[in-house]
Order: sequence, then structure tokens, then C-alpha cells
Amino acid sequence: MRKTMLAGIIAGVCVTATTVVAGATQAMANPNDCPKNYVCVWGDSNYEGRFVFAPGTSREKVGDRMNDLTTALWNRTGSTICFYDDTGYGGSLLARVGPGESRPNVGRTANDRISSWRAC
Ligand SMILES: [Ca+2]
Repeated sequence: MRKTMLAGIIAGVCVTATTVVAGATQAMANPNDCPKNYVCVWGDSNYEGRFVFAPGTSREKVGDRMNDLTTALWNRTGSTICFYDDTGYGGSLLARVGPGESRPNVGRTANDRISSWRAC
């Protein structure tokens, strides 16, 4: 009798935990999180983790918080945006993303390297 009750409690806890995680994931992936005319970058794939949402089409320095940490990105501007390895649009061109396009994962070559971007 006791064993049965305990199993029931554990099952209940598991169901609750799963529901919470699924809800959080859905909220993080909401395209409305990145405002129109912004370039948005996230630290984890599928638009999760730390992020920076920057208005306009250029950012000379992504800043310490996101430098060399971008994995996912969303270009909600009307321009094609080029993402660079160094600040000041220097170093390798890591990604070229068309207007409105997004990348749930920038790929191994560009991952955790982006330091700046501008229209190109
Ligand atoms: Ca870099």
C-alpha cells in the first residue's frame, strides 16, 4: 500500500516538471521575442539562452555579454546582414543572412565567434 502511494507521488512530480519545461521552451522560441527592425542573437541553438536584441542593421561590437557566444540569430531588418568574427566588421565573414531570415544554429564554423555585424 505504501509503495503504491509513493509511486503515484513520483509520477505526479514528473508530469509537472515536463509540462513546465515544454512551456518554457515554447516561450523562448516565440518569433515575437525579436522585435521588427532588430537583429537578435542568442547564446544557445533554437533561440535560447542569453541574448542581445539590437535595433538597426549594424553593431560594431556585440559587447562582452555576447562576444564569441552567438549560436542562433534572427535578422528582422529589411537588409541582408553580414556577421563578422572581429569587432568593427573585421576578420572572417561568418554568416550572411537575408532580410527576415533566421538561423536556429549558425553551424560549427560560425558558432561562438560572432563579434559584430552590419548590412552588406
Ligand atoms: Ca569573434
